[in-house]
Amino acid sequence: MKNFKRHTITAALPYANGPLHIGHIAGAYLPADTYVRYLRLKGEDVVFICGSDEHGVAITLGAKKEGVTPKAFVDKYHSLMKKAFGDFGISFDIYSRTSNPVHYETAQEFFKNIYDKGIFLEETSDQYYDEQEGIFLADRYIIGTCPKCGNPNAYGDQCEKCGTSLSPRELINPRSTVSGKTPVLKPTKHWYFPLDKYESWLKEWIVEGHKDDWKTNVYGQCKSWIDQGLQPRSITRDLDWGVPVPLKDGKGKVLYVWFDAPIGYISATKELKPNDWKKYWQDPESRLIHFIGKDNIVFHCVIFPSILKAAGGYVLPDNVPANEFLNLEGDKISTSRNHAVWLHEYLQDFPGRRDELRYMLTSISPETKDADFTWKDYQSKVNSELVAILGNFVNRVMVLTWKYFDGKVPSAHELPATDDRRKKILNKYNQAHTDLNTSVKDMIAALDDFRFRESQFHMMNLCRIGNKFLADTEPWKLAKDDMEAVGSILNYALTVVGNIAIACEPFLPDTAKNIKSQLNSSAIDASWKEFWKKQQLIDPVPQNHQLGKAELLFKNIEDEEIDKQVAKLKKPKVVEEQKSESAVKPLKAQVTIDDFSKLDIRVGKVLAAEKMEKSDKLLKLTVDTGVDQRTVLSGIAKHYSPEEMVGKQVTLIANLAPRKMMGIESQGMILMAEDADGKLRLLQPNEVVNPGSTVS
Ligand code: B3M
Ligand code: ZN
Repeated sequence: MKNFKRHTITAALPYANGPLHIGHIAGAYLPADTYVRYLRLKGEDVVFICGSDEHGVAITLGAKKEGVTPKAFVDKYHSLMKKAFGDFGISFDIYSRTSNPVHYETAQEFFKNIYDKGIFLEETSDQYYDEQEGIFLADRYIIGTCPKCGNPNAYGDQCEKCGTSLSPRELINPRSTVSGKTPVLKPTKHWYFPLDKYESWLKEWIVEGHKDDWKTNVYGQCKSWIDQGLQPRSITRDLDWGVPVPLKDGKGKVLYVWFDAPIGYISATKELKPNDWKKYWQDPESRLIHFIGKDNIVFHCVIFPSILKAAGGYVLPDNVPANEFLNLEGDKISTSRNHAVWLHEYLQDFPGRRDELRYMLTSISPETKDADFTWKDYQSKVNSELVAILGNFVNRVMVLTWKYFDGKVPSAHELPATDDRRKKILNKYNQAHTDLNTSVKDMIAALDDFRFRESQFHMMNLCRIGNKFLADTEPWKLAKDDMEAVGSILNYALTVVGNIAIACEPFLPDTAKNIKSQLNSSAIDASWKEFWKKQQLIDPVPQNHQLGKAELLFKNIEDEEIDKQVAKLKKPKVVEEQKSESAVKPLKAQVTIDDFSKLDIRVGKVLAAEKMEKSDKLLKLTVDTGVDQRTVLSGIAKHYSPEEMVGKQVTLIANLAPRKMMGIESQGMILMAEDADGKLRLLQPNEVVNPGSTVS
């Protein structure tokens, strides 16, 4: 492999539209973090770049669903995701966001630069327009019947039922998801990137050039895409959320999210290194690597590189080690069905157990095919590998050294092979030493090749070999008559422990720290990076060095903890199935107009609002009903904050018999609309009316 001067490592910018789950982590962020930690340990010059992708329809639709502005929506999820990454210890050098001004500038400059070279095509074509809302509809805003399978809710870009990729005009009976109305076709101008013109270059660069070094899944996807023939791709959209098209006739249009998002890697690097970002992107001696999931392959391997090439002067990705998908308990991870292990929830439920999740996700990493996460498997990986192999080895060595040598590293003696017992010890030592060095080499070779799963396995082999060495030499049996042998065995075992502390760092950074502190290594570890250079065992713990206290590295995961997690997964699914069957509640029994007229329904105004102590549901409201001011308790605390309620108009049943709740009398009932998901919204007159106005 070519030697590079520095490394620009990116991990896919996740859409700021929801919390992170283990599928995201296993797909891109954990392998990227492992690799970056490895590079840093080797002393390489690295930048590790990520941030939130805050544009595109995923965002505008999400914001609409939550009833907030796109800006408020991305602010919320950006900070949630940034925190979860930080709490989990993903070691980005920067976690930026594409709504930053530096990104707007960078993306617009990119566009202008390519535009000025006359590369883009301009074309006016008919696109669907929602007359009621006065907007052009991006693909995801149109649904209709799939021409292939008849699914009545296919999207304008894809039918999620049969997987066919579609264009909006292929849909039968198209409807706008914004207004529900049938859209009309209206001409609109857009800019297109002529991907077809890059076809022969892409063939040469990928199909010929990366045949041997890109992963088969990645190479295969690119090749089949290129072989099918490439077409110009529109890179602008009629939307009001995104990076504005920097042209006079680009009013009301923004850059397509897949045009601006990858440029986000560059903007983030600028933000991180305002003065020397260029060398990470423009010096051919920089190695660019994109860590992504398989659904992002063509964008990173075909489209973005072509755009970089059009812009000119940029390095191209040297490798794109994309992963396949992670499933959960035999089923696709699904945000809408809440079938997921959410990162922030894991961190809450398993405090101090970050490495356990890292270990599990790496050991099932979906590197060559989809993989399945099960909680049982997690438990068994922790208990029978981390506890029983790694934790056990380190602890045995520590405890024995304290027992026989008061925690001081014993000397290694020449052990002349004077008898059979000594001969056996020497034999076992030689065997272990050879095996350990082979494992170190295999571990590093796999790391270089993005085979993290295998690499971690070789790392664990160091512990397996260590355990076997102790079991074979049985120092506890020698203690009665050959302390020189005991010392030599433990001296070597401590060497192995030290090497494990170094080797496990890319995979298990917390554990590495923990072992190092048990070894009391701060005074002695200056030369430890030699391990990564020499790619063989080093001698990290000098004799007579005083060790720290022995501590267990891992704890067993109990059945109850696992059962809880499994139950948590089952719950929302059941609720949802019931919900979808009864999305609309059945009609109640008939009433007469007399029944209805007995109710005194009025409009009131909320004068004050506060949370009720000990209740997460109730708000205590003071309402001006026009006839009086009174206290009304309302079960809306999960849907409205007290601050939001003050000043709001509400509709209430004013002659309902008072009712005591949690020691307070409620004098009336606020009327609410409740949807199938249990979300409550206030019923309000559509204009302000005087308090006391009656409803009939
Ligand atoms: N946000 C898609 C995704 O999260 C997209 C990646 C952008 S990387 C530049 O799958
Ligand atoms: Zn279909």
